[in-house]
Amino acid sequence: MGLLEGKTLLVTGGSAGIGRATAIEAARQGANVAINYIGDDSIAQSCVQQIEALGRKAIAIKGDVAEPETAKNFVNSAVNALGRVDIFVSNAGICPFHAFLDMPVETFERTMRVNLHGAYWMVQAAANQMVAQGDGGAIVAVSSISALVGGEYQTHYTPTKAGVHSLMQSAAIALGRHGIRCNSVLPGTILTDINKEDLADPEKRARMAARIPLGRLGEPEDLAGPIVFLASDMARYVSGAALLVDGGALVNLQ
Ligand code: NAD
Ligand code: RM4
Repeated sequence: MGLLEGKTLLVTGGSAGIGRATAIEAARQGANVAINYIGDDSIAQSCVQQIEALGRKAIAIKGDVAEPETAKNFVNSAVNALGRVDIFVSNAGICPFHAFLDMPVETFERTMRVNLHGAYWMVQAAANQMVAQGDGGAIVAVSSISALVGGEYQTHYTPTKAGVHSLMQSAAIALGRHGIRCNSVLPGTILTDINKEDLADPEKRARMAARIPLGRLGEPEDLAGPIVFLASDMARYVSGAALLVDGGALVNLQ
């Protein structure tokens, strides 16, 4: 029996990268899945088909997480299609790498709105549905190693990831009485579209890889297991926690 047998999982930014790997692994572990996505419809539909091929139900709902109304629409559409929400994974995010001294206002504000405001309204909408259902739930937010360490070209991004980590801590307190657990994962450097350009610089890529004790950069699938674990009843007494998933990079200082 899978770890998420009979559960319904919703994930934002679920058509690619870490979100997609999570959606597929959740289905493999027995969950029905709703993904929120932005951009290419056919990529989202290919994720739905992959989940259906595993014998689970799936739906893809388009929407920009930066708009607060997207959150209610995503949760309502998922409930209409799949019946309920047991697990919510707040994953959608952007990182338009840029220097600090000339950061454009629109780059800063878009990053805040997608990564932090988006997570806030999505988590709130999912939590309201879980409270209405009355039998608890699990929320996992994709924060980052960048919640704990800086990045020269991430001065707009690292505060959003620290914010998402902090949101899970406060939500764990606000929602504990409803049996809803809230945790975050903190990925290290994972090879996805978000950092394709940044890591196209072979010198930077080699430097990043060299400081990882496990000897390689991460893959989206490296996050799927930890997220499924935190979402599952195996983690039933884990709330307000943050799980670093970085191949050991953060501790490799001396
Ligand atoms: P990715 O670019 O492959 O995935 C991000 C997803 O979010 C995409 O599917 C994208 O379409 C979606 N998205 C972006 N803006 C959106 C919006 N406004 N509304 C809805 N969806 C939107 O990159 P990824 O690495 O899989 O990123 C997933 C999460 O992981 C992000 O929150 C990112 O900050 C976090 N993260 C990534 C890394 C890494 O090294 N890749 C490390 C730490 C944290
Ligand atoms: C992560 C981390 C990675 C970076 C991505 C975009 O939080 O900082 O190194 O590649 O963001």
